[in-house]
Amino acid sequence: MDLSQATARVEELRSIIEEHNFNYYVKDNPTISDQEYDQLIRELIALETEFPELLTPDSPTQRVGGTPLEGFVKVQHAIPMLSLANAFNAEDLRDFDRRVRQGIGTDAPVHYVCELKIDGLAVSLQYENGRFVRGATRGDGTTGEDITQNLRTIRSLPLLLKKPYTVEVRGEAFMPRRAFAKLNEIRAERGEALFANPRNAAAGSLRQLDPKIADERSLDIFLYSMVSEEVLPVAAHSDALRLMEELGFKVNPERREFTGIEGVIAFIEGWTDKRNELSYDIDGMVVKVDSFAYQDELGTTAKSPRWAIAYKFPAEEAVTVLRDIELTVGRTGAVTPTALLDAVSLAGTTVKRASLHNEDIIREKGIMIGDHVVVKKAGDIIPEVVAVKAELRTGDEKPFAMPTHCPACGSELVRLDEEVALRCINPKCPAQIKEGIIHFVSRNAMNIEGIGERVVSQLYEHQLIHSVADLYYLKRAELLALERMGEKSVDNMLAAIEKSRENSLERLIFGLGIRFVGEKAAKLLAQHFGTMDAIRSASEEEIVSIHEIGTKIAESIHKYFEKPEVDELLGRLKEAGLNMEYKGLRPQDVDQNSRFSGKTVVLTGAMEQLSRKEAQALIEARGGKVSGSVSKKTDLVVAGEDAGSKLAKAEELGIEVIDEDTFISWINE
Ligand code: 3BD
Repeated sequence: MDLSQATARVEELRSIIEEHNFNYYVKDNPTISDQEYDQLIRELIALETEFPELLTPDSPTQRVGGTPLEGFVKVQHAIPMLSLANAFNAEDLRDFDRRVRQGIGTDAPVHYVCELKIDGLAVSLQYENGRFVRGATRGDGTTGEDITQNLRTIRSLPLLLKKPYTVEVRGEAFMPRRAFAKLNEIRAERGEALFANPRNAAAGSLRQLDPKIADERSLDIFLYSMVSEEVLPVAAHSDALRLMEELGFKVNPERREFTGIEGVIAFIEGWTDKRNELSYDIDGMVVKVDSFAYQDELGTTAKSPRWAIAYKFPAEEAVTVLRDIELTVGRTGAVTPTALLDAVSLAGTTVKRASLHNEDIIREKGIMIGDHVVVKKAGDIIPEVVAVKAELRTGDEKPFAMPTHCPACGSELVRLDEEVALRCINPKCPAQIKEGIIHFVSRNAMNIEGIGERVVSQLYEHQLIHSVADLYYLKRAELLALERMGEKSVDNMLAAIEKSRENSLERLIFGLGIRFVGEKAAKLLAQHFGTMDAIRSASEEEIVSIHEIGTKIAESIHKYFEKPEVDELLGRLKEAGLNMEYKGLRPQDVDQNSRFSGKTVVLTGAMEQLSRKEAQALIEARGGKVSGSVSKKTDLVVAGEDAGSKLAKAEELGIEVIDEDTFISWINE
């Protein structure tokens, strides 16, 4: 056989094998025997061995390919992966429907698609000319991690589409219940830690650097949305799902279309009891407006589309024994009780601790040590004790009393005016300081990766850190001397600390943990004042003048910056080289009188003088908004070299189109 014959046969074999894969793993309807299938694979391997130039990563022989990675590479999502707003009952769904109809200005019933909400890990898959080229986790919606090697091991994920589309599809990777049970059985035999639920097992498997491990985990995937630079032949979500099926993707078959919300509600109620019959976990249902035209009209809020909502099933409950009550001191000194329970299985996880919130709740519910209690899990948050089973009391239960002194530092606890929580008001309390540092490094604050609760505790207990400023003066050698710290994790930690010095001001403000200053207030302060020094020297009146900041927050901020120890802390942070300026766009810096003010602009094609990011920043600084897709709402399209389908669509809709030179001249006006 010569190369050209081999090329033809290899292509033929790959498409036959892909078709059988589709029938077996996607349709669950095999059309050939295992032996015949193995024969095809063997023939393909033989040809790829004889003609190594024909071996490509999308070959079905390469599902478990490649050497273990060093680490995962970050991937920017060209179109962000949004979140979903939540509904918890029929009334929330009716409210959603009212908002939708108001948004599109109709009294008529709206057409919806209702899908199962798979409880897995959101991922995105990129195909170029029908070939699977890259797959990533959702991450924070903007940036995920490249997990292509692991995703390729999922047999129901097509490596070659039935048509050569260039598309990005999104879906949920998951571990079927049976595979999860088997995995934990094996781990128990080997004395390894068990996974709490299929979701964690799936996430853990996709985070493996060695694809051989992911391959052993029998993962599966359902896809639910498709985005493309090209104009796709679909006008509605239901069309897109059908097209995805035609291309070879596994789309969940349990979806239904409805006209009006009442049918949706009845369908969801039906699934509430039936969900345990499925071979995989779901945590709710997703309702989507079907028409893309309506979706465009409704648009999105900062985080989630207005045209979709996730209905969350009511939390499951279980009964267990409360053995003891543990007290923890938080970052603000509040002492909170936590119930220590006999392990009980609840909604797929083993529960051993539950929140009791505060002393009043313990008293109101009459909780005693040794009581049988009802625990409930709501969403992702830790379970809570909802009630006592007084009828199961034996008389051996012991009443619980809150302590009068801080369990961490021994100073007397106080109740600040009208608050329910007991507080430790010792500013030197070690528990508070440690919790404050944990807050500082956390994801929404300084986002120092590799330093979490465990590492902070370790550093604090070894007295390597006494305040957040000490993080920036840690030495490599002293870290290496700690238990469980390898060279690699130490270097990663130091790099993450280093990187955090460049954070925009609002992260630092939030990270300082000033009472009542949440993420939102931190951002408002950073935007308004621009620099840390400006905030420090601001009067209370100036702070209150910011829209959405009240007197309570302003007073707390002003008081915080008056403390001498804060002066010292900020001095050390500054000396360590931390950025103390706001890096984003400040509302007062936006030019509201430019040609771009209030306009929605789409950028397409390649520009020579500017990156897309720079162009976007320039438009936003002039009061404009940049959108990813052309619709009736688009005011202007900037077309660079080789602009494709977006340009065509703009012309079709009669939207103004300008070239790069014109764009730059408008920017410079
Ligand atoms: C599912 C967003 C939209 C395309 C935004 C409407 C939030 C996880 O089965 N549709 C589904 C499922 C998830 C979805 C959308 N349809 N978004 C959907 C989804 N059938 N699970 N999700 N996601 C995916 C998320 N993930 C992690 C952290 C925060 N949000």
